[in-house]
Amino acid sequence: MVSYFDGELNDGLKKVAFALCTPPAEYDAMNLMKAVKGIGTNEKVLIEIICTRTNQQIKDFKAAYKELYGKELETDVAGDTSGHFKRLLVSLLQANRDESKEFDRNKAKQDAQALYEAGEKKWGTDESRFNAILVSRSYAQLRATFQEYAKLANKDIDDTIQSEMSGDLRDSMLAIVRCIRSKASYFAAQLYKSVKCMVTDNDTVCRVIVSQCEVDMVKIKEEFQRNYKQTLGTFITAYVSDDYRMMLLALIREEAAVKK
Ligand SMILES: [Ca+2]
Repeated sequence: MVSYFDGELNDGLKKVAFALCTPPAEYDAMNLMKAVKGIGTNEKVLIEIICTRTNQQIKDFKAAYKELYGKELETDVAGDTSGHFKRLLVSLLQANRDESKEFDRNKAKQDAQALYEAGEKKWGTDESRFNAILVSRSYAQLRATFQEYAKLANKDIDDTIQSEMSGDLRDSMLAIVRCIRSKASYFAAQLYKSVKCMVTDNDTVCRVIVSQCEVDMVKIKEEFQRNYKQTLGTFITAYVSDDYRMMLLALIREEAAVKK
């Protein structure tokens, strides 16, 4: 039991050390490659990376993927996924999201109506309508759309997605919606879930902390505290062991604040 745990810790430490030495776009490309290579697919990783990055980050990890592996990421992702989930990921990989900060209230009302008719009002679901709106509109526009949607449907878009979609398509759409509401809150939840399972998901903890520690960690820590009523530092101290814990705490700049 002890030796198994030791092995897992060393493995975690090695992963973090390697990740820290890798440029962000390459690190994303490597994680995406690991997610599609061989038999089976790690859809969770595809969702966490492809549904959360900006247009520029997507362009950069696609270029890194081509450089590292000599092939197109879209082709590999499309080959490993299917149906509307595949279409959603491939569309996101085009990196064509409107990234302006403005929104148009009338357009938000129209899109809210379109989403309502494609889901709640329809026998079955028009998934492509959801895809088209969630993939192309700006975050600001979609925030307004979700407000209009809640007024119109008397429920949140998240609840509609939960009941109208299933499997990876549902999970990817929920990831997009949660990122639009707050990327920091989305990543805080990823950390919480990956530590609070039977065996700590070190890969996810490492991916999230390393990729976000220089980007949004202050906000992620705030969201973590707000949503889970404890600091991220306390949480990591309680659930992650020894060497690996110290490294993670250093990365989130909590080393001084936490005593076991
Ligand atoms: Ca329906």
